[in-house]
Parts: sequence; C-alpha cells; structure tokens
Amino acid sequence: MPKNISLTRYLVEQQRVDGSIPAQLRLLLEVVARACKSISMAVNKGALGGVLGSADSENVQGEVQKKLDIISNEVLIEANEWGGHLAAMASEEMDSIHLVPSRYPQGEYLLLFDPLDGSSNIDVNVSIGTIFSVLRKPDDHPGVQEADFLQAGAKQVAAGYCVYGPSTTLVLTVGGGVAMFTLDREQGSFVLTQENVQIPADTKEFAINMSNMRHWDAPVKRYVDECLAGKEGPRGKDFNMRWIASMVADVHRILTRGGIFMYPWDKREPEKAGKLRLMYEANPMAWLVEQAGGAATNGKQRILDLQPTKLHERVAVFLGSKNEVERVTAYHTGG
Ligand code: AHM
Ligand code: MG
Repeated sequence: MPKNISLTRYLVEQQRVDGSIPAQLRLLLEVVARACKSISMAVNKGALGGVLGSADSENVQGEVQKKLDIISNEVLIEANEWGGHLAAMASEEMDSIHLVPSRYPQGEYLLLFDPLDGSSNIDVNVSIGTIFSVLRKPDDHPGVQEADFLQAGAKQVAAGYCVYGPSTTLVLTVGGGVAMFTLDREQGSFVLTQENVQIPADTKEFAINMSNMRHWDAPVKRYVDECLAGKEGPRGKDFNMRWIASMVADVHRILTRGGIFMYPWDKREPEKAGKLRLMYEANPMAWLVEQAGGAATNGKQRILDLQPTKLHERVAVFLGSKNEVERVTAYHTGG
C-alpha cells in the first residue's frame, strides 16, 4: 500500500476505478469526516472542554442525552447543511427528519447518523464513536419525507463509523470493500491505514451483555452456554468474552481481528425488537461487516434485507465472523 494516501485521494481514485463515488458523494463523505474530526477534538478535550456530563434532556427514545451527544449532533448538522450534497438528515438524537434549509441547494442524498454511540462510556474515557449511513433520495417526487428514508440497508450507497479511541479511526465502505483511515493529528487529515479489511470466518471471541442472560430467548442462551462450556463442551474450544458497551468499539475489534457481536431481543421490553436502531446503527454496521466477508442477521434474516417501517425502529443484531453468525442464526431458525 503506498504511503500517506489521504481520504480525499482515496475517494478520487476510487471514483476513477469504478465510478462508485461521484462528486456529491465525495463531498458528503469528506464533510462527514471533517465533522468527525471536530467531534474527535471535543471528545479528546474531555473535562477540560466542559463537555462531559448530562444535558438534562431526553431524546425520542426516552434516553437521557449527554452534552456530547447534543454537541456531536449539532456538529454533523451544521457541517452538512450548506454543501448542496444533501436533501435531508436523520439522527438518533432528533425525533423527526431534518430538512436542508431552503436557502441552500438541495442534493440527492440522505444522511442518517448516530452522532455519538456508546453514551454510557462518554464520561468514563472509554472508546465511543459516530455511525453513519447514506441513502439516495428517491427521485420520483419533489421534496423529502420521512418515508423516503425507509429503505432497506441493501440500498445504502455509503456507510461507516469513526471510533474515538486511543487513536481516531474512520472506517468506510461504498460497496467495494472496507477501508480504514487513521486521523493524523499533526497533519489534521485522515490517512489510509488499511484496505480490503477481512473478518476471519471463525472466531473464539464473543461480545454480549451477559447481565441480560436471564432475559434471553432459548437460541441465544444455547449459543452462549455452548461458548461458555469451552473445550469440554459441544464446541470443543475455549471462548473469550469482550464487551465494551460501545457498538462502534466492539465492531471495530471484530473488523480488526474477528469475533461475534450480539444484541438480541430480550424479555425486559418484549414489545421492542431489540435495543439497537436499525437505520443508523445496525444497517451501516451490517454492510461494513458483509463487505469485510462477515455476516449480519437479526437472528432470522439478513439485516440488510429488512424493510424499515419507521425511522427509529429497533432490531436484534448478530454480526461478525460468518460461521458463528450462521450458527446462532440456525439456532433461531431451526436450520
Ligand atoms: P446509545 O446509542 O444510546 O449509546 O446505545 C447504544 C449502545 C451500543 O453502543 C452498545 O452496544 C449498547 O448500547 C450497550 O448497551 P448496554 O447498556 O446493554 O451495555
Ligand atoms: Mg447508538
């Protein structure tokens, strides 16, 4: 891999190779990256920036918002409003869609994001991140409505996340594999540090919030029990467990060295399909994982095939190393 390829150069060259990143999409991705850079700075300042702690407000899902949740949401909106590449945005932190103000030109894309995922880790200096998904606005009518966002994950034209950890890393797919870019703080730019990311099909590492075990369904219990039984059990090997409680950081580990991440439906709130949100958490992560050779299901179906019915819809998530995701899915479907 040639040295010092910036995100801009990567996007321009990718467009030359397969035409997958037209100018508006390139601008969009560069603007998202710039916003992530500024969120990274705010996260990095921590207590010195006066940005830690709760904001005394709740989002549409009834969760208490942290100051940094709100700041990150504003950074992404302000950065993306004026460029002419977007028609509208949707966010975990906003009840309804955010239209591009009429004083700016309207673009052909829709951007969805979880501005700062892993809220419980913000104040304790553990990795958190931004997740984003890009769709094309249907061109059969003028204006934008919430219904325009309700497209299956398979329709995404770009997806990615930025993890704010010991280093800040932007991970991206436009459908031709997964690339990782590390923020060079001295140069102020994202530099390509890995191309063609591949998740090994097998793994000995699983990630799940074990404190919910008593609320799980039988297939999830069976899968985890078999992992815990180790060498002496039906799997014949010892497993290790990791749970960071930031989906971004858990998925980043899986893209880096394999593993399976699970956030299943559970009996705590049986009317909800899961904890995680389909459109701006599960879909982008599912596409990244598939692009890296892994798999992603809701226990029964491929996540990317699910037809969303509402913006903030929730979903059960099983993603990562292919053979493990297929196994736990087969435990659900009886296959
Ligand atoms: P958030 O978007 O409000 O931060 O919630 C999503 C997060 C995920 O990052 C993580 O996988 C999960 O919630 C952690 O949940 P738990 O509290 O069960 O550990
Ligand atoms: Mg989230």
